[in-house]
Amino acid sequence: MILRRTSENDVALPERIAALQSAVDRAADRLDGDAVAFGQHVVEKANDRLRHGTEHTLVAMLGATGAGKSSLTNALVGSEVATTGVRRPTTSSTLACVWGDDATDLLDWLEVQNRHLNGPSERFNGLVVLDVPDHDSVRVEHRLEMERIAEQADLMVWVTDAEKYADAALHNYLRVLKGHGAVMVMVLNKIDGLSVDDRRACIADLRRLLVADGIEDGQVLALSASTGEGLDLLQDVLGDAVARQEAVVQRLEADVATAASDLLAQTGQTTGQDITNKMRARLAEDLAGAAGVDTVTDAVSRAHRRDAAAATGWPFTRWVGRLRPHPLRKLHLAEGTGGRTSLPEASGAQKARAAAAIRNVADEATASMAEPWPTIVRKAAMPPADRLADELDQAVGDAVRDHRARSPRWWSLVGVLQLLLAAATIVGLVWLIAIFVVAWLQLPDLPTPDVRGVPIPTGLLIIGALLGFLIAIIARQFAAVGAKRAARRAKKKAADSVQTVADEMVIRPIEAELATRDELVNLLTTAGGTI
Ligand SMILES: Nc1nc2c(ncn2[C@@H]2O[C@H](COP(=O)(O)OP(=O)(O)OP(=O)(O)O)[C@@H](O)[C@H]2O)c(=O)[nH]1
Ligand SMILES: [Mg+2]
Repeated sequence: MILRRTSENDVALPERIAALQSAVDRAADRLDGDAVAFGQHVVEKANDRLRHGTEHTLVAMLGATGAGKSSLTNALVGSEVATTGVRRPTTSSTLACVWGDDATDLLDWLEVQNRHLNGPSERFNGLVVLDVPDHDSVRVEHRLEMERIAEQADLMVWVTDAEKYADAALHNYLRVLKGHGAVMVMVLNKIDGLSVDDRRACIADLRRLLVADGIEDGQVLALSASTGEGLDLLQDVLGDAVARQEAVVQRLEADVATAASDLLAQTGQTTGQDITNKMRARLAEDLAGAAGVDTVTDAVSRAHRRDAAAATGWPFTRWVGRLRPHPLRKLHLAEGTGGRTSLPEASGAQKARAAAAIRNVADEATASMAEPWPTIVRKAAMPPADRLADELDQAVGDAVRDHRARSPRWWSLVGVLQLLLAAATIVGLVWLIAIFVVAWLQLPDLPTPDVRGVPIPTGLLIIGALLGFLIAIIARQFAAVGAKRAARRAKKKAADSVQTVADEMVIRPIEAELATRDELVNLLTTAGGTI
């Protein structure tokens, strides 16, 4: 099997088919459905055809009704195996004329039942000539059969004559096959009825039309199936094709290249723009609003002040603070908890801002790209709204739960001091009450020691209460500073988590699409035949 081309720059056919298959897989759901379906079809056909080897060359006689396809087939066979006639159309099912091996498997695959077996021929062994129904009669099934065979043949012989060579029906097919010049032969039949000048004029005109169809290297043979004049030219072409066994590969290469170029037309010329850290940061900033980072930061700050007051506040009043719900527990953000937070849902404006930010990154990354990429990338960048909200909630929640600072050590020291002062206050108070009760009962006075004229119980009560109150006020100032720091830290952690979510759910899908586009270009370039 000749599956490797001679030119060093060309990629072998199996590799090109594999590249096309990979490209088709990536193009599905991204590029035009028809081009994708065609690509898949070409891959399957190519693999099927290669499974049958290159020993046989399938040559299809194609053309308008009455052009002489059956007559030409008979001329090649050397006997009247195909029905020819003046009633149009004549041929209604494909006839295969086989030289050498019976090509059963190949013709079964081709679904051609009418078969004529020629004797062995050194020159034509391996040749299969297919006499095909016309493409321009009223019989639609003829056209469908002709298109089916034209698609699966290795070499296409387009038979026409002086009257029909310019028909639009013919050139509509040729234009589609413009990449197939190497596996196509034009036959201008019935030259027996033409003067030498007319023959020349027809050939020149046909060549011009072929170029207009995009077939620069089209081969035109002028002959007569009736008289046999010029038949040797076609026999040479067919004999050569059979000997070189290259038509199979060339045909499939042309198919793969056509499918690749159809897809390549949609991948565009420009690659996407790399996503910068600035773009990433801006996105995260805009998502932070929807993620409730400010609400969380505020709660951390309030929680810090509340916890500080609980630890260092004046023991006689600190219980009042405990009556209010804890800011973090209220949001389901306390340490050791998990699951969804109770943060309020993002407002309409916040959601809109987040959506606009996502769209902006996608648009910026694809600014220089042609459709469909901006649409594809925008779609990939936009996570399902619920999922994004859930992920952000989880990220922000975990950031606060896991990274809360431990209570500062001074809280417990001040706390102990506050307890001692409270104890002194209570001792002083109880002592004074005892003195009052004893005096009221007119019992002998209790001994009341004093320090520099100030009775000790009075001193304990006043100093304990005043000092405790004063320390509570000072501690509150310190806690306010600490609360700011804790809030800043929480904000940073939450913002980092939001960045991670933004990267995973928005940036990475965008980058994946841009990479897919570049991969597609590479694969299609390989499939197209150049590396
Ligand atoms: N003068 C002349 N007539 C030809 C030549 N080749 C074919 N014919 C005639 O053209 C008519 C049509 O020939 P066919 O071979 O049946 O044409 P076809 O392309 O197979 O037609 P369909 O089967 O209907 O698609 C017949 O009457 C042939 O005798 C030729 O080289 N010269
Ligand atoms: Mg016919």
